Amino acid sequence: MSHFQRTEDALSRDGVVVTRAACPEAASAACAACLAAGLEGLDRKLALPQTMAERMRGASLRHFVPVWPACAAMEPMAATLRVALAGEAGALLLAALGRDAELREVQLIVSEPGAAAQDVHSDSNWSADAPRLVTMFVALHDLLDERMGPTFFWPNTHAPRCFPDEVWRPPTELLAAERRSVWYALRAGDAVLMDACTWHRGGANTSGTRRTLLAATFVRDAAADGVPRLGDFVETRKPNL
Ligand SMILES: O=C(O)CCC(=O)C(=O)O
Repeated sequence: MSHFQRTEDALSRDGVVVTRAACPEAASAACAACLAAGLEGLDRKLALPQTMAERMRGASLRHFVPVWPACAAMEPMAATLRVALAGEAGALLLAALGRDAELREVQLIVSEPGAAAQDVHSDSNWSADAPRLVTMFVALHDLLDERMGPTFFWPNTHAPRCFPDEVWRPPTELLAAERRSVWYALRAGDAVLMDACTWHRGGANTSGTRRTLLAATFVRDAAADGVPRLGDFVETRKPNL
């Protein structure tokens, strides 16, 4: 079995998998430009009155900066998506979701020094009818130290078959404590692919450094016209993996 097949199987089996940048230098340059544009966007956002969603979320040192469709400077983000998807991550997403998968959401997730850990959660609740939704978290800088608050994932929590009675459960702190979580040391441009039902949480940032991820969510079988699609960011050719 090839490395690619093993990774593809791991995403289906575990609901989460780490992928490395195909071209680390290009990834690092694209990520630096994306980070600069994103942090400029964050400054602009913080200078504006809060939206209702932000007010509901409450004060936090973890910021969610929407990139699409709200961001004027989409190009550095799109370049980072292309570079992150140039290798294994793109091939895995194509295999999982197809070229027509809709780009549902792109945002920067910035955790400031002192940001608390999130509650463990899943982004979707499992449903037999729901189209598959996969999020790619791209590290915009090296994220090698647990004190920077990487995302923690609970593998094997994304599907009913991961549970003894084959009934999917949303996470609680108690259930999460009974299972193993993992975090991945990432270089700029490396990415984690996660099924939206996988339990996860952003860790506490106890370092003195801002931690920033680009998160892009793609959904299979979307019907809308005129929306960005996975195929707009990734070549069809399978890399030699
Ligand atoms: O900040 C993070 O590491 C993850 C945030 C996240 O995945 C979420 O809020 O759903």
